[in-house]
Amino acid sequence: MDLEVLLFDVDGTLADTERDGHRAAFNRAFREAGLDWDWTEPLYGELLRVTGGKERIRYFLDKFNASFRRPADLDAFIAGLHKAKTTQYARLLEEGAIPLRPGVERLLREARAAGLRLAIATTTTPLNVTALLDSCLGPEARGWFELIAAGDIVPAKKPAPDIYRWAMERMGVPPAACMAFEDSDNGVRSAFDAGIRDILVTVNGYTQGQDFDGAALVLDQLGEPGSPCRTLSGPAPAEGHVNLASLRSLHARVHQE
Ligand code: XBP
Ligand code: MG
Repeated sequence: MDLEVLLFDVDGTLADTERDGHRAAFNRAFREAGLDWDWTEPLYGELLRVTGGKERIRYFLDKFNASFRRPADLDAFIAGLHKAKTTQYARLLEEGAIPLRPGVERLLREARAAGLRLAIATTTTPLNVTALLDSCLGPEARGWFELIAAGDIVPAKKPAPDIYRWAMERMGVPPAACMAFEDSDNGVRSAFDAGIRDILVTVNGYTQGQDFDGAALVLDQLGEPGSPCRTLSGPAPAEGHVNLASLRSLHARVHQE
């Protein structure tokens, strides 16, 4: 079956948003709420085990701040904090904080020009996706994606396969026609358990030591002409960077095995 759809994770994959984006936005929201919580870089690395911002705050309280006196309505408290964090995140991106990772814009444009269908499958809040696309590519880029599957649209976030299943169902495509782009073990697990075998990982500082069992190709980045990617496992892209030809060849290879 030909490659028809490219499904992109957002945080860590399209852009390195976690350390200087989400983490900073959480900390701003905590300060604004009068909390003395400080999510340092290493602590945030541990908190990233749990996907979803609301879920991550709860995990922090359970595992790292058990002495915090919880308000009677903890759900509402967390939801309020998370809403403030989303506002802060959009503000950070408006300030121009975070660029797309190398090769991302080039590959999106190439895939669009070739008529591939593009979609997003992420656990992040929908507003964060549009804020990133708007700030990096301009508002017209929202229309590049046939579907933005994000956030609480499915109750079980990655590593559960639900978000990928939901996206493929909505688009009416089988897993064998899809390729997923991820940066984390939770993301690979989610795509794999949804039946996708063609999974390309670009690692980042927080995820580079993880186990990407199930991925077809693991790279340090997509690369650019003249600025090659490094292959960590799987078949190295022929031209030194990921382009449509290398995606098609990877897809053929994965599905003949
Ligand atoms: C990454 C996440 C998100 C973000 C924070 O998702 O786990 O929770 O860290 O965003 P992905 P929210 O890599 O699938 O895009 O606070 O909006 O959840
Ligand atoms: Mg990710």
